[in-house]
Amino acid sequence: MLSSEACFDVSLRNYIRSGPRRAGPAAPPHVWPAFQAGIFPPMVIAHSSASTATADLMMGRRPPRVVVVDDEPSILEMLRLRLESMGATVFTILRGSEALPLARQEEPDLILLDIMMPDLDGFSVIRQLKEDETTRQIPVIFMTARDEIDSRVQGLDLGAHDYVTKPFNTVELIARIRAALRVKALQDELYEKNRLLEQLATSDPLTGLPNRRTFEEQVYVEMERARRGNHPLSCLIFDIDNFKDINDVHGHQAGDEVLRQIGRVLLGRKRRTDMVSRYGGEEFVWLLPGAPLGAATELGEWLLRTIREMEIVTTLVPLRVSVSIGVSTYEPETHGDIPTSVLLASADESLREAKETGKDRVVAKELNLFAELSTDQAEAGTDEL
Ligand code: GH3
Ligand code: MG
Ligand code: MG
Repeated sequence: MLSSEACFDVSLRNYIRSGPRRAGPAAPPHVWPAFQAGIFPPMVIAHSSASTATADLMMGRRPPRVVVVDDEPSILEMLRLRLESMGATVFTILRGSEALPLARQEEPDLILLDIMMPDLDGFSVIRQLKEDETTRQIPVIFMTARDEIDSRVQGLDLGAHDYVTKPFNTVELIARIRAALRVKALQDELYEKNRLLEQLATSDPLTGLPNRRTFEEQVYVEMERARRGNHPLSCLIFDIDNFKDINDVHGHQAGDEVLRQIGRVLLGRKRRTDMVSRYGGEEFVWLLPGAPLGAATELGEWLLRTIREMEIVTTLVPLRVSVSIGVSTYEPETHGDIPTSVLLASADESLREAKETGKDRVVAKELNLFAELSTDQAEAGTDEL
């Protein structure tokens, strides 16, 4: 008795020898004449594997998604049945020209690609896939006839992951598919880890706001933009009043919740072009490209009221906090070419004045070209959140 693998090979061999009309149920007879006449069935057929799912092709957490591109409907159908029975979600298409749009849309884990196709051959398709940022990483296994050695070399040179020869040896085909999916799963895992690392390196985990390092990289860009576009750039630095007491009286968790809620206020109000950051322990900075001193001061007053009225519910008694805010503005025409530290130091000077004159207030001042960062600030510059 033949194994199911062997049956698959035999039916494929019969199909190739005798033509699609005489192929078994895997080759839908209505498709071929329409195809020969140039009338294609619906271009993209997505098939769910939910009912037949086995874990055979499972590499990651979700069933693998495979796009199969071949101009022979019976081959598409056989591959679809086979891959679905192993737990994959399969998308089949008859035309090379549909491959790139489909891959962009469905983000498959693997593409099985026929080389010989009438509209757009497999080489052109691989080229398109590798040139596109969103599809470049998807492994491609291309399918060639057994005697097309040049095609294999060319396909691999163009960036294909692997090749299989027609008629397929099913065991070999599945092994190659599994190897490609394994590489893709590792690649996805690496990508995700890198993304998380980057997030950790650039933002503050408590509030989700960009951290000080990210802010300091960005502030250079904004100064340069302000200079080129000759528009003002305002900086608003604020610090929670008596925050140490909040921690001491209500606990560190309550303090953390205050920081989180302030983070939400900032993210909810900032414009797309603004930049907000958790600059230090309980200190935040808001950069306002295009805002003159008056507008930045008004925003500071709004922030002062909003935070003052905010109820932080972490204990039996809702907490209330206040902040002190320092504002300063860089005007390119008036101030010329100055280092970014002067803008930050100038806003910080305003903040210090707000603290010294009673806290819970906004102090806005013209840029002081001779401002220097307080010792705390300068030292904190080396800390990472
Ligand atoms: P001032 O009004 O002069 O700003 O006084 P303050 O108490 O706010 O300032 P101080 O610098 O004395 O204390 C800041 C406190 O902020 C001390 C530190 O433990 C706390 N802090 C810094 N980062 C965090 C954090 O991530 N979570 C919590 N809960 N507290 C933090
Ligand atoms: Mg072909
Ligand atoms: Mg404080």
